[in-house]
Amino acid sequence: MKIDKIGYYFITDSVITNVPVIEQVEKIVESCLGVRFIQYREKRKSASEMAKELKEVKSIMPKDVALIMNDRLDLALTYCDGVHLGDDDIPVENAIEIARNKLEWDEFVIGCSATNIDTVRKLNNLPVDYIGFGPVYRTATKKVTVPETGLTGLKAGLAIAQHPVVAIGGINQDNLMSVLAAKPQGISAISMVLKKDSIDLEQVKIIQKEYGLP
Ligand code: TZP
Ligand code: MG
Repeated sequence: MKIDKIGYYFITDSVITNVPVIEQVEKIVESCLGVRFIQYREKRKSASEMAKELKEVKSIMPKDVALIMNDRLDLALTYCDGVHLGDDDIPVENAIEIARNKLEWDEFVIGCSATNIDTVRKLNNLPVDYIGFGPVYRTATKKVTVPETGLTGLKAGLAIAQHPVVAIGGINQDNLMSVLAAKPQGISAISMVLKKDSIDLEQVKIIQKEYGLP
């Protein structure tokens, strides 16, 4: 799948908010902000809980919004439009082999995490669709054992990446403008948007405007 711009890339998280996943997705879809990617990332749920919820989520997704499953290629192939993989998941080469070569599903989106430049270099040689790069700044949303890339690291990643890059990790309203100025193809920020009892789309509006979306 050829992706040019991504803009705000939404990731579900029902640990940091009490808003149910289906309502998170509804709010994003109904906001008419032109969000093109929604990643289902529910680390604490069982496969059967996730399968049930994914069916429900998929049923309210507009055709032009891609539903991306985090970690799990099996659920992704069954219910979603793509998968997002990191170091602890099925190796990306295997995902490519299954989705692209075996199933011949060329439009299936494969996104990968990179926490450093070496991984970006490796991914440059593989037919993935985008790279999630970070954590750019310190984050409390995910346990990370690697140093933050900082803005300098993000710029270095962007300079060599041959796939679209989604900047992620600790992006908030104070540093958003500097991240936008580095011109990643997309930005993901979880805690900036998902509050304890609500969803705050103010910064998403700013991001989408910057990308000329919708
Ligand atoms: N991958 C790298 S950092 C991160 C993920 C999923 C968490 C981002 O959350 P936040 O709240 O935007 O820092
Ligand atoms: Mg993962």
